Amino acid sequence: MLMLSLLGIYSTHLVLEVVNISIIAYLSVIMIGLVTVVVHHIPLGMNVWVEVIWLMSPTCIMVVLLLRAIMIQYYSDECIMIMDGITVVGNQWFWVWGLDVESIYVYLIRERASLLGDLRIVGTIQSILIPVGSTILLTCSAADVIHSFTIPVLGCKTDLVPGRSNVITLVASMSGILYGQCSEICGTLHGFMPISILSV
Ligand SMILES: [Cu+2]
Repeated sequence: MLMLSLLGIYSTHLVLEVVNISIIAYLSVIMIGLVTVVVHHIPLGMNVWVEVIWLMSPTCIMVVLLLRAIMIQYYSDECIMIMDGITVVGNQWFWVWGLDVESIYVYLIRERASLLGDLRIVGTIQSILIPVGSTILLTCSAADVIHSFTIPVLGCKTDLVPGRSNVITLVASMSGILYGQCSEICGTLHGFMPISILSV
């Protein structure tokens, strides 16, 4: 259902952008025609080609930039190769991962429960398991205050805002235990709500 909604949104954007480009092209042709007509009625001192180049150069630059922006938008959009969807809800001070049929509550492993060699304040009592190379669609929100879901090694960061859903893609580009933390000061125990993902 979410994928259908996203496809609907992006299809609408695509149509609007095609309309925009068509309008720019149409106006460019009209302007070239007008300049040509005006220039032909001026007897001396004007060069039609200079006028055309002067007019067309910025137009071409704008069209190229517009096409580049559209390509970047569509090559990086969330509809490509999504393997799975997971919801993440931030709470003071734990995470709730929503999988297909169940939720898991992810808390910090307290220092007194850590084992020798464990990393301090980044271990969690549960982790989710994702395949290496997979692309996960994360729908993020918060239950109380603003949190921020961050996994630096994957370049993944988004704010979790109560009442809103922020959607990002998480690409598991490497294997191992990938650590992150809440990156928005969210209360007394802000520094104690780590994230860990097991990528295999
Ligand atoms: Cu937080």
